[in-house]
Amino acid sequence: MNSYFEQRLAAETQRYEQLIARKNRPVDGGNGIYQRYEHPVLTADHTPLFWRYDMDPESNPYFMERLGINAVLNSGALYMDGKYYLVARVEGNDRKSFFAVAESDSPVDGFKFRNYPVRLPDTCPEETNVYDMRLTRHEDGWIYGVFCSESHDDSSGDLSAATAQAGIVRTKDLENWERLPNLISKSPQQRNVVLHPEFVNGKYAFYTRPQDDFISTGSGGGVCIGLVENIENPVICTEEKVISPRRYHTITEVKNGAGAVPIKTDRGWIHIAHGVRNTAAGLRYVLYVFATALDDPSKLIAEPSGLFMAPHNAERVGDVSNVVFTNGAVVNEKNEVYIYYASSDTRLHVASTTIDRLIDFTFNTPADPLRSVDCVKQRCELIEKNLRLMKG
Ligand code: M1P
Repeated sequence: MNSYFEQRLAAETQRYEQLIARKNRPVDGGNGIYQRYEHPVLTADHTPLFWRYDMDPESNPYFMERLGINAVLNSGALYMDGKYYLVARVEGNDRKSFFAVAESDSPVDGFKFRNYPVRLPDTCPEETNVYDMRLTRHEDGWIYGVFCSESHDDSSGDLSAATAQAGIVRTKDLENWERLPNLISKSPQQRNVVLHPEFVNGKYAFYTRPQDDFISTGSGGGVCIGLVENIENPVICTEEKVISPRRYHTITEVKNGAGAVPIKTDRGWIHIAHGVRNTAAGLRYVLYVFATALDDPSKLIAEPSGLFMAPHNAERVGDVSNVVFTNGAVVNEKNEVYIYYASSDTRLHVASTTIDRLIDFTFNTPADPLRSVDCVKQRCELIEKNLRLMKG
């Protein structure tokens, strides 16, 4: 073995091992709603060296990365039998994404990828790219993964024209995956589709996001819910009812989309979704929260004003800057909630809160009054109350 190869291999191995062993601490301060953490939980550097390097000194004397990884981001999440599982979107230097399972005994650090990425059954020859899996532990006993399946739109003369559909897989062990047909709805395109964990009126319930084309939601009114009779022939058989509408001059004006699988609480289903607005600097993605009724998940019962989380500091910069995005959150037996969110389509972070705090934020934060003049009234009421309290 040449000594240059040996040195590089040893140095990169040490760097990788230190990264996996690195402890994560909550960042001081914060807003009282949730706690951010010092380090991302997964990055491109967390992928095993043997995914990226040819480890044979004969064929790779310079110990070069042959199949580099560009980013690790939007991850489905599951807490099962005391372990935290992430099914991350891993993007190669070739721009294609794939899924890979990382697991840890801790919710905030120590995540390590399994030896192989998820090898999805190849049932859609036209599918070019897959990403953003939501993991639902359904009451039918399966763990479902619902993800975006992207293909070239051959009906257009535009090389960049694409179609997004909701792909569906299921598993019992996050190792062996069965592919089901893609979801069929009235919308020509679907992205950010999430499966509800319980039956609704005896049917599977999907949160959808109808959209007119690949990027723009156009006439799509927001996050919807629609029911499916048979998961093995997943056709939405009801109207796709809007449950979280887009609204003018709010954080959801351009588009929104379901995020993590909704969290069941005594007060209702709490959804952590994303909202998108346009700016002179491009689209800005933030997280927001809403709740639906336990006895009718299609009924919106709370929507605290504005954003829940926006990109902060270093999170603001990446491949697609000014983005925070979530498609996974877990609750453990202590009612701690861990929200896995990616920043700027580049790396994956965690924020922690509790069910009590999430309920308090969701149900006791006033709604957006939608006009500046009413927002000032709302703020003045808070100021008046506080000044009275401060006087004594
Ligand atoms: O680039 C930001 C996000 O864009 C998409 O979300 P949406 O469909 O709402 O525009 C997703 O592709 C997501 O992966 C990405 O993080």
